[in-house]
Amino acid sequence: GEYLAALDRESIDDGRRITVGYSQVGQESQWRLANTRSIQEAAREFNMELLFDSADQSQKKQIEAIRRFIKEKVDVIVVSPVVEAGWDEVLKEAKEANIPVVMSDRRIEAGDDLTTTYIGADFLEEGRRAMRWLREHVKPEQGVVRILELQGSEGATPTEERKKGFYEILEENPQYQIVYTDYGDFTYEGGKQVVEEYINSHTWDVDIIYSHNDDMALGAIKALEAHGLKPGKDITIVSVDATKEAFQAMIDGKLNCAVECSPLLGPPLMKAIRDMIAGKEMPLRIITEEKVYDQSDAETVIKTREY
Ligand code: GYE
Repeated sequence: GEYLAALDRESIDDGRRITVGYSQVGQESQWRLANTRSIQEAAREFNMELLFDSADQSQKKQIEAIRRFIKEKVDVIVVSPVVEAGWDEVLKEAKEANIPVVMSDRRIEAGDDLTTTYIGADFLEEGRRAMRWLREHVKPEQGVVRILELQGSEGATPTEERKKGFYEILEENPQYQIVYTDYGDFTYEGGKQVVEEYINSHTWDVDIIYSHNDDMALGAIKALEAHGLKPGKDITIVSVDATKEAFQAMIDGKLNCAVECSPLLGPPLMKAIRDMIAGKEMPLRIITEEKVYDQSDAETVIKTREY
């Protein structure tokens, strides 16, 4: 549309490389590291120049990076926003500079007219899938099934939606109840800490841990083992991402289920950028395909797992 009309297409047609400024969340998880590799490799494959910034899960640092990209006059800015709120001002600055903004992995609250397309997973469905798997595999034979939830970072799209989707199915099944929930910021340490704190202040009474990502689940496993509990046996653990580490934990019998969320967003992202610059119509949302894995297929799948 009008917004993209100002793109400097002529000099790109003359063979100049497209410059992309990418503002990444940080390095909080294995998923994120794989996501960064995918983006950097795809930029090379598509012969694009990539200015890459990693922000330690700090919105302030992300905003500074976006302002730098505007100053550098990049062709396109891509943001994977750590939280959903608080982007209006800096995105208006990008718009005034006629630089289109693409959302990658996570989304924002700002009006649609400030961004072009969004590439990422269906986090709501991931949450639903986690609870559906639990409903199938952990039956409420002796009364209520008690769940501890490890949330990601507060205000982030995958946190909000993995929670919402899970609760949707949970509410249809009143024998399953959340007895505790806290933020572990998507990190190993965060997951470990929440579980440690719970163990230290409660008599252990949890049947299930639902973790918004693998790293926190692995941290939780560590904390449980340190207190003589048996993750994967006494406590059923379900997490989201399905990284290699999660498959290994399933093979070891410590993790029960991993709901897939692919970090391999680089190729579809670069393709979308190339199409946008060529003036093609952009879909508003590009969703990646995902599966659910458990201990029954872990041995086979780990062999070909890319991340
Ligand atoms: O699940 C988690 C990472 O935004 C989908 O962020 C991403 C999430 C991913 O830290 O591991």
